[in-house]
Order: sequence, then structure tokens, then C-alpha cells
Amino acid sequence: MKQEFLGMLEEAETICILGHTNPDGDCLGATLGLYNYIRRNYPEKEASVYLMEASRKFSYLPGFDEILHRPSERKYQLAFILDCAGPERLGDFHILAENAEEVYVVDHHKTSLSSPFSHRTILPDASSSCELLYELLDKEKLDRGIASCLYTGIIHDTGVFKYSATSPRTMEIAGKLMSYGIDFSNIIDDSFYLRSYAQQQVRARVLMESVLLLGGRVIAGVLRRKEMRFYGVNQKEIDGIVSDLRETRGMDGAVFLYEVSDRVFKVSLRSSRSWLDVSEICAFFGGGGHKMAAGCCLSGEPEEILEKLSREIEKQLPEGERSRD
Ligand SMILES: [Mn+2]
Repeated sequence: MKQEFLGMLEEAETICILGHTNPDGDCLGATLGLYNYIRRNYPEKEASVYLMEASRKFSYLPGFDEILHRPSERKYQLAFILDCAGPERLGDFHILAENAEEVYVVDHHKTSLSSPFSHRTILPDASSSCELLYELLDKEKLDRGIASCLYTGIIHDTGVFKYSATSPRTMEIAGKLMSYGIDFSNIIDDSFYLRSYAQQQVRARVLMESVLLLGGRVIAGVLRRKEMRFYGVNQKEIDGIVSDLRETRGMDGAVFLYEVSDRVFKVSLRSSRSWLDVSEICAFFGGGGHKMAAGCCLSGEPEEILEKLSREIEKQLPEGERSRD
């Protein structure tokens, strides 16, 4: 794997680096980590990163402002696809993968195992694409900037070393990345924890007005469009609120509804119990996701939507704990 990866990288003179739509910390860390690796060690090569616009909170990553946001017809000798397996997750940038002479995929999503590309490193057990990329790169050729990128991806996809995909190897790699003198405290704060004042206000308001469902087993929060307008926050900026709701002791799950157009709500669901599979509930309403985190879209008044969701959650309650009436 490593030999093939480095071999293809050394052969190519023109390289494009791609990732999934709405790039997250792992996607940005991996694409920019590889970009900086090429810049540093192969300055004669032409390399470009193509991604959708990302949150400015990641602007500390070296090369962030050099990311190209428009797809191009250019034919590169090599395309790297990181943190997804394309082409459907590449959005408008899939053209670059199609036009490239060779493609190499690095990813850790289970669903990517069906990727059409044969040159690849796809390990679903890895915490992050950045962890995999670290294994593939020549350790002698890393520097502080590259380490900052890879560290960012690892902390994002592990929820700062919390999620179950975090392994002893993940921690070892994080430790090695720290030895490059990265500013790890600020990386974690800037990219993960810090919110704008408006975001804090919205979060506080949702928590304050939250309600408990199913006799106190599930917490639910609602945000209307007019409130988002009042505080001046967009949909991307309210991403984390469902996790804030979930961090309430004793809850089996959390629900967050936010209005995307008139009386149409995006629903985010989180589970804190192994018996509660929220992907099933969301699939029932035409959405999808993972067992512990899923989403769907529903229209109506928030009270009606919460009632519908409660009914579906209740069906999954363990034997003997069901039925309110
Ligand atoms: Mn990832």
C-alpha cells in the first residue's frame, strides 16, 4: 500500500487532491496535509486542492487559502481522493477524477469498500483519513505544518479522542505529531470547541427552551428560521447543538429540529443507548445515517414532528418499558 502510494506520487508531475462535499476537519486535514507534503518535498510538482468552501475556523491550516473552489476541465496525471471514495461524494469535482490518468483513494468509510478505484487504502477501522495518510507518508519528510493538518483530522473524527474508533495506534500517531511542536491546544480550541458569540446565544436558547419526551428519556430542541435570522447564524453554525443536547445526563437520546424553509424541519437524532438505533427511525422518515447519529427532514409544526418521532422511538424501547397510556 505504502509503496504503491508513494510510487504513484513520485511518478506524477501534475496532481490534484480531492475530498467530499461540505469538507469537515478530517477531509481538510488530509487534503491539506498531503498538499503541504508535496509542496515541501517535491516543489517541482504541480499540486492543487479542489474542495467546496469550508468554515473559516480551519483557516489556520497552511494552504487553506490556496484551495480551489471551482471544478476544472484540467487533466492531471494523478488525482488523490481523500476521506471519501468518489465519484458521487465528490460533487461537481468528480470531473477531475474522471479526467485524471490515475486515481488513488485513501478513506476509512465502510461504504467506500465498493469504490470503483483499484489503487487505494481503505481501512474502515481507522479513526480518520488523516491517521491512514500518516501511515502512508514518509515520516522523514513531515514538518510542523503537515503535522498540524493531520492532527486536526484526527481530533475531528475522534471527537478529540473520544469516539470508539480511537485506538492505541491513534494515540501513538497523535503523540508523534505533537513532537513536531504543533500548537495542539489552539488547534483543538479553534477547530473544535470555540463558537461565535451568536452561536453561544443560539445554543443557550435552544437548551433553555428544550423539552423532555417519553417521560424524560429523550431531550428535544427546536430552532425556527426567524430565530436564526435574529441571531444571524446559518445552518452550518448550528451543527453542534444536537451534541450539546445529547450531553445531558440520563438521556437515552437527543433530537434537534431546525427550520430550513417554511414549516420544513431538518431533524438530527442522536442515541446514547445501544438499543436505540436512530438510523432506523430516520430511514422510516426517508432519511438515513448511522446507528448513533442520523438525520431526516420532516414538515409540520414542531410539536407534531416531535410526537411522530416519539412514537417511533417508543417502538424501540426495551421490552417492559414501552407504552405510556
Ligand atoms: Mn473522515
